[in-house]
Amino acid sequence: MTMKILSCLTVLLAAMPLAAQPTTLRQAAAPQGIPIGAAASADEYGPPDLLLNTSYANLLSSQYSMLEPGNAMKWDVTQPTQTTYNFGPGDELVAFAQANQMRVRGHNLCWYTQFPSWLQPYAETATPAQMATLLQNHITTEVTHFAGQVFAWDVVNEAFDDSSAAALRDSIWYNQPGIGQTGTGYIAQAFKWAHAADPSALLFYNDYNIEEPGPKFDAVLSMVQDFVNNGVPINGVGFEMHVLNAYYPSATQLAQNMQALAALGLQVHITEMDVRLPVDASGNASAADLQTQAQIYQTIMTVCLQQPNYTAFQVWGVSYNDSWIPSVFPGYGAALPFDFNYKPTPAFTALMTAMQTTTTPPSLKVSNVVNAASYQGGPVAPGEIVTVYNSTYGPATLVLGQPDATGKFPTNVGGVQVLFDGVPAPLLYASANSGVGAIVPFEVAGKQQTVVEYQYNPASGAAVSNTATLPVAAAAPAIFALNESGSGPGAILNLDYTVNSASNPVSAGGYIQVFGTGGGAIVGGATDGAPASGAANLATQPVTATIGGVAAKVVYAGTAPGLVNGAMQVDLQIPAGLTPGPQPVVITVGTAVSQSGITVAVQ
Ligand code: 9MR
Repeated sequence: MTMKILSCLTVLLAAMPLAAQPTTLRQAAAPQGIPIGAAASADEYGPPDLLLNTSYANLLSSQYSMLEPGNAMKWDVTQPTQTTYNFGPGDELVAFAQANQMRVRGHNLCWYTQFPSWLQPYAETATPAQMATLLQNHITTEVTHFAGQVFAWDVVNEAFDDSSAAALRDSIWYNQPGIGQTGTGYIAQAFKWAHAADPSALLFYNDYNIEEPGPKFDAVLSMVQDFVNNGVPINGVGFEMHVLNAYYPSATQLAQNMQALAALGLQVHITEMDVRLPVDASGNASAADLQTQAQIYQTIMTVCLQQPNYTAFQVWGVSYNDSWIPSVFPGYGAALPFDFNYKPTPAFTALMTAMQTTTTPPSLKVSNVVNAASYQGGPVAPGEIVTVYNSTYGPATLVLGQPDATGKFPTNVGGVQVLFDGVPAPLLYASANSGVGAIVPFEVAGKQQTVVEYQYNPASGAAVSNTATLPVAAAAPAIFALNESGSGPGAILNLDYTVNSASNPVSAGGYIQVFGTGGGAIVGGATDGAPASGAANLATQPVTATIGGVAAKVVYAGTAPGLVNGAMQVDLQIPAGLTPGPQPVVITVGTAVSQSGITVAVQ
């Protein structure tokens, strides 16, 4: 049966097609394994809706692979009264992102400012217990609403002040009246509530002026160290990076801070970069200042790309037109890589250069490990088939893993081994250029993190071994695309085992088999690297699916009999009433959702 897809699985997985010469930021960022994003707006404070401005929308979707609502997910927008929520603008931004295969960073759940008008007066008479309930409800409601859509949250924002003591800021959540916790306890509590609402989302603490050593960074570091030691679910720290030509961290300082967090197994996202410049009455900067600014962008991006725990980059605004700088720092502006005409500035060229010329130093980076079906990074799940990029260390030509007589894949291919907490992963193939196809051992189930070790012992020459710490989730589903690109027509069979396609569509009421990975643990267990002997359900429940946005009946979700354990098969029934043509297929396992952009041809 199914030869076209199934016997070719290793080939299907074997190589991420690398774009020719990249011309956009998102194309240049893709081979580096990082999403590159911009803060974005819809109409959260009323018309006009920026997403309806085609210059804005086209620039956002063509240049960026990620967006973060600059305001639409903050309290003042999302909870306009104590009993009502408004997720409309956030939903609009999420829909835009999904339609353009972009990821969404959520910002933010707990901050000392930007409140709806009722909140401050409420806090003035509320008890800590009432404040705790309020914050818990807000976090739970918002994170649940965006579960599976927001891949990473700024859970708590800017909690430390700028004094030399770097004290916790006064806030209604901390001490006025606070939620009844001392010190950083309220922050830890916020992370726990967010994690409970979406265990798949990556959780970040976000702040400014922590890009270089100093008391504020020390305060953040000691807090997150305490969180890691005590099992508070935190995955990383956001460095805002609002800098100016006269003040920015040196390469050494930035690297030092990122390494201090890497030592704790934490990621770093650059979350809000802009470099503000003195501007004339029309908002334009001098050519000389633009060149200096470009150098700063290039340095920051280059340093970050060399750090193993760097997993996302973002600027704070799409173009000069929507930057926050001129209104807050009169006389300053021109802070972003695109100008008033949505045209690239020297900073754009500098970012492109950094992404195209920075080579991977001898280390495994968190961003090097991506889902083999979606090419997206994030938490790894038990049995997930991942691609590990490590361009220097591997066989020069592709070596396929040869299954043994029982069909089990080896754990050493071409001298490469990938270990998860010391357990060797079955390998499908290995190549210095196209990466290594590895299957996350089922042994990671139930863990919060896993230390991944990449070893290369060539027959001759020096062995190398590097580690990176990755978050673990119960599931991280993604659907294979037929053309290996991570989006477009899915690896989907119709009921007669022929490949679904525009010329071979499925009708309403018909059945399809969708192939992916990242479904997580299997009921009854599964042997690493062995072929699935029969149908066995995913252990993470529930499994749901939509086709064309309409709920589709899940007939089966589990192993793909005959394929290696870790491949996921989901059988769906096509709902009635869909428009003929390609319709998006989305599978949710627990709270984790497959990537956007995979389609099935419907008749
Ligand atoms: O860009 C945001 C701007 O539109 C708002 O008016 C402002 C209000 O506080 O918040 C801006 O975004 C901030 C972000 O949420 C946190 N870091 C600093 C950003 C710039 O102020």
